[in-house]
Amino acid sequence: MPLILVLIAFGSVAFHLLSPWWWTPIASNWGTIDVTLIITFWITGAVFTVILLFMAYCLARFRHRPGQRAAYEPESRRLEGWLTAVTALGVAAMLAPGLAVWAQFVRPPAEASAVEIVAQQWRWSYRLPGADGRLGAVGIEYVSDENPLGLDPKDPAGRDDVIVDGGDLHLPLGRPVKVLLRAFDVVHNFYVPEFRAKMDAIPGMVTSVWFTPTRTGTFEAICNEVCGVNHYAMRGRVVVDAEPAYRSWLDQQKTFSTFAARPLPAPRDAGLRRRLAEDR
Ligand SMILES: [Cu+2]
Repeated sequence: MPLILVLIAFGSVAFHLLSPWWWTPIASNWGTIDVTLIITFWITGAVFTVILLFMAYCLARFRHRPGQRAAYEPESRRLEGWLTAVTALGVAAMLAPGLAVWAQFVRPPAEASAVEIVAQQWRWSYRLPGADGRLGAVGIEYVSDENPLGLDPKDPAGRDDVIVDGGDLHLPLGRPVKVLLRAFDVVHNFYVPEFRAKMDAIPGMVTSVWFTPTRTGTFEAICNEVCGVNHYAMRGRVVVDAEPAYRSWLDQQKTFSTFAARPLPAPRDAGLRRRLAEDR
């Protein structure tokens, strides 16, 4: 039994160090989130190893021998004091870095530009402010095939808003973005693993998350909250462009005032397409 415990301890550490299922290479400013996770791994890993090795030692050292009796000592103030202090220290060391990062996480920089992401079963749509730099007002009562994101037609600030419905979201490299999230039906969660930042999209409220993309590339956005039968297929793409490429993409997009009625994009998943057809 001691040998098995030692093998579990070292095997777990070796698996962790050699695992091919490590994080995706980071593509945002949130390196501090990785640091907090690594601190947690070190502390929990050390405690896990020490406890297993201590158990293995006790099993070997104090194993049954004829004529030997255990000493009964249920209370030890000194030991309790030590355990309480060390545990408190370990828990504080795991929580404190997270609090510091969270303080940054909930305070987007003033220069962050707004991008709206709308989640619904089972796809993502996006809205960017137009030349006025402001997103127009929205209301669920305005949602229709011609107005899929429910912009208020009477709000002039919304007329130049860029609507991306069915395409990829592009973001400029190195500029902070504040993502505003809405959901039309159930709770979803916008998650790009490389950005190390995610947030729930909740019907009836606007949630937000911010990050600065730090390298160009195409990243998969996945829904990270179980949201129905096609949750697994609720994927989008975020393309981080250098400034010129971003500008030319933005110039090709439709604004709310030029957004014409057109058929809704078909779900990517063949099984869902069939089920929807059967429902009709
Ligand atoms: Cu979802």
